[in-house]
Amino acid sequence: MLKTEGKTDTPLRGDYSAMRADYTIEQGWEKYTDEEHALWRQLYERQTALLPRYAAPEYLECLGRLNAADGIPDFRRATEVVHKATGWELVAVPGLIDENAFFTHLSERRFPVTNWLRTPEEMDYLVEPDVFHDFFGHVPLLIHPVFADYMQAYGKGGLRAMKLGTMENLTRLYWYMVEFGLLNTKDGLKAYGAGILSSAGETVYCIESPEPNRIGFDLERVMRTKYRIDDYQETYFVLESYEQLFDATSQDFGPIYERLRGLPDFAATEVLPDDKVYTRGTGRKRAA
Ligand code: HBI
Ligand code: FE
Repeated sequence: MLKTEGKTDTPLRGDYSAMRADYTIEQGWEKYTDEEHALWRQLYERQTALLPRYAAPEYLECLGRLNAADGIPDFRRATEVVHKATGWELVAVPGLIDENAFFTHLSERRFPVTNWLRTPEEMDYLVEPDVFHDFFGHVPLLIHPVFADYMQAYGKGGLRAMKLGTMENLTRLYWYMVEFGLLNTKDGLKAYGAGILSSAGETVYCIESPEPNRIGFDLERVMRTKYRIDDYQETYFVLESYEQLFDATSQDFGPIYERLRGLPDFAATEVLPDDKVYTRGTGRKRAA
């Protein structure tokens, strides 16, 4: 998501030495320590205390079906639940993997889940996705039929965008809608994005804070909007339903990329005249 193996100056921390050609490894579930399972429970309990108030109901329902409260889940057992629901499988990876491999897995309904857990010092923040982010954040919605189809379509779209040499617009769509998306519900705005729901701070911030903008989803608007990776988001985009995202993305992106090529990007803080504004933010108070 943030960095990809081989493309960065900071080394990735997973063990890439035992990787197969498709970038998968054994999860090694038996090797997790009691301390790691205890840290998982702590992360899990902290998030589930916040979620009834802040998370989208579909996400919560799917999370419950995974029975993952007691410790780091065994991906083989979780796969049984997910596969029965939507045909997706979980595969273990050492962390961020090559983009082509990542999209190939998604396009074949396999979700790569990082196998290592953060340290206790990283309860609140870490740079690379770990098993808590990947599993707790991403796996529940793979049980949701519409979202599950969207993720596969995203994988196919990613492979295509790589060939066309136009990754950036699609990456923003993933960032804003898969990692940081909000949903409008009868009980107000709720979070469903994985980057939000795996972070205690952002779970509260994205709903409660007066600082960020909350703007209705529009495909090309999202694709043109820059984002920040080093702090809470300055703008969140809001879906009316998962179908809205799936429908908007079932068209051919080729002509869209062509059109966007000639148009300027928007700053992460910008609000446009045509935006459907849920809340206009006051802006970030603290320095980055
Ligand atoms: N690898 N394991 C993993 N998880 C990701 O989210 C991921 C990745 N490799 C590439 C990547 N994401 C991004 O480049 C795309 O989301 C655009
Ligand atoms: Fe993620």
